[in-house]
Order: sequence, then C-alpha cells, then structure tokens
Amino acid sequence: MCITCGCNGDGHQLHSHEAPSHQHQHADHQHEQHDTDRRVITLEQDILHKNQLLAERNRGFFEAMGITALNLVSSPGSGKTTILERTLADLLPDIPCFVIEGDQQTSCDADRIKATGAPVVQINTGKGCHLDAEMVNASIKHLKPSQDAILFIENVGNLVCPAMFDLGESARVIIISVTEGDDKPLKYPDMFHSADLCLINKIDLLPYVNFHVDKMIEYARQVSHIDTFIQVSATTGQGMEEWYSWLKEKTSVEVRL
Ligand SMILES: Nc1nc2c(ncn2[C@@H]2O[C@H](COP(=O)(O)OP(=O)(O)OP(=O)(O)O)[C@@H](O)[C@H]2O)c(=O)[nH]1
Ligand SMILES: [Mg+2]
Repeated sequence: MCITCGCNGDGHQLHSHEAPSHQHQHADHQHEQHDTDRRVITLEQDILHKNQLLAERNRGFFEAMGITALNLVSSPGSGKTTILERTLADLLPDIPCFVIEGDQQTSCDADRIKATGAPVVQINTGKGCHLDAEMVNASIKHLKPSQDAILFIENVGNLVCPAMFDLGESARVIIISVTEGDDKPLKYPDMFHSADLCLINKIDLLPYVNFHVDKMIEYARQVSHIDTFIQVSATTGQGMEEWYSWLKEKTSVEVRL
C-alpha cells in the first residue's frame, strides 16, 4: 500500500459469485465500508488539492523561466532512464537539460544520468509510489534549472498512481515498451488519458514478442487524446530523431509563450 495516496485497492471489483446466506452480513459490512470510503475520499481530495496548488506554483516558475518540464511515466523497466541517457548524450550541450529522478530506493538512475554530464537530483519516495508536486518543488530549489532548459522528470515506474499527481509539467510523456503487451492502454486508461505523447520503446525487440503496434495505438486512442506516437529503440537509436524533433518543437513553443 502507498502511504501517500492510500492506494490500497479499496473499491476494487471482484467478478465472483457470493453465497446468498451471507447477504445480511454483507449489507452491514457494506454500510461500514461506505463510511470508510467517505473518509478515504475526503483525505484523497485534500491531498490532491494541496498537490494541485503546488503544481500550479511549479508551472508558474517553469513558464516564467521558459523551462519545458516533461513528466516521464511508465511501468518499471520500460526504458525511461535508457531513453534519457541517449537523449542527453545527443542533445547536450546544445540544449541545457536538467533531470529529476524518482525511485522508491537507490540512486542508481541518478548515477547513470550523472555520467552523461547533466545536473540531476534523485528523489527516493520510500513507500510512496509516485512523485508529487512538493517533491518537485524541493528538487528544483537544489537543481536550479536555467532559463529555456528542458527539465526531464523521471517518475517512479508505475502505471497507476502517477496519473493523479500533476507536477506542474508542460507535458506528460508515457513510455510503453513492446515487452509489456499491447493491451496496456485498456488496462491502465487513466495513465494514458493524462498523457500528451507516447513513446513506444524497445522496437528492436518487435521480431521476438507478440506485440502489435497498430493495435496498441488503436487502444490508446480509445482512452486518451494522444495524437503522437513515436516508435523508438533507446538501445539502437532507431526513431530517436523523431523524438528530438518533438522536443525541439515543444521547447520553441514554450519559449515563444
Ligand atoms: N532491447 C532493448 N532494451 C532496452 C531498451 N531500452 C531499455 N532497455 C533495457 O531495459 C531495461 C530497463 O531499462 P531502464 O532504462 O532502466 O528502465 P526504466 O524505465 O528507467 O526502469 P525503472 O526506473 O526501474 O522504472 C535495461 O536492461 C535496458 O538496457 C531498448 O530500446 N531495447
Ligand atoms: Mg529508471
């Protein structure tokens, strides 16, 4: 269970049959459960409201500085850090880039980013399963990103909770790798619904896995407003130029604003 957002699975549905003799007991339980649910919902609203206020402060700072802040979300291991490593190697020093790394434990990812030469801050969320606006706010005070920079925020690998937490980002980039299965958009619609761009990573592995790119895109279109899907391989570099073009376009729009 995540102690920050309380995502302990309450409210889930089980598609199984119940014995009729337990109906009365079940009604009492439902009543108690209803009270608990109300408390959980109130707490969740408070947390999200506080998060939203801080997210807007972050957004104001990014806009004033002409910073393009990108929130990278995905399930664990889809290749966020590998994409960043290659991106930073190719874009630095032409474009100033800064990185915030989010993981429950370790500084492994920050160490990998540091090796590229980009300034980086690692956040360890402990039991938490997502970054929030307060963590980002504290990190930017350390990181001090410069004007017109790109700030990459690698969220904790998780396709559920990060969807709820606005960090004040300019855009949200969802990464799905071809080893995860093409049905992910239908199973985790909130995460896809909140994203602006989808990177389909590890396409070098397409010949070896049962993943249909067209089907995945069709599912994502059913649950989101994403109109740009870029197929990449962070390992071979295939498709990365298209990603860089998107980044450059995004950066120039932010600067123009
Ligand atoms: N074949 C292949 N492997 C990749 C590619 N991108 C990443 N990987 C591998 O996938 C594994 C996970 O990559 P990471 O970049 O650490 O993934 P991540 O999303 O940052 O993982 P977390 O931070 O733990 O959520 C590593 O072994 C990478 O080498 C790719 O394009 N092709
Ligand atoms: Mg990583």
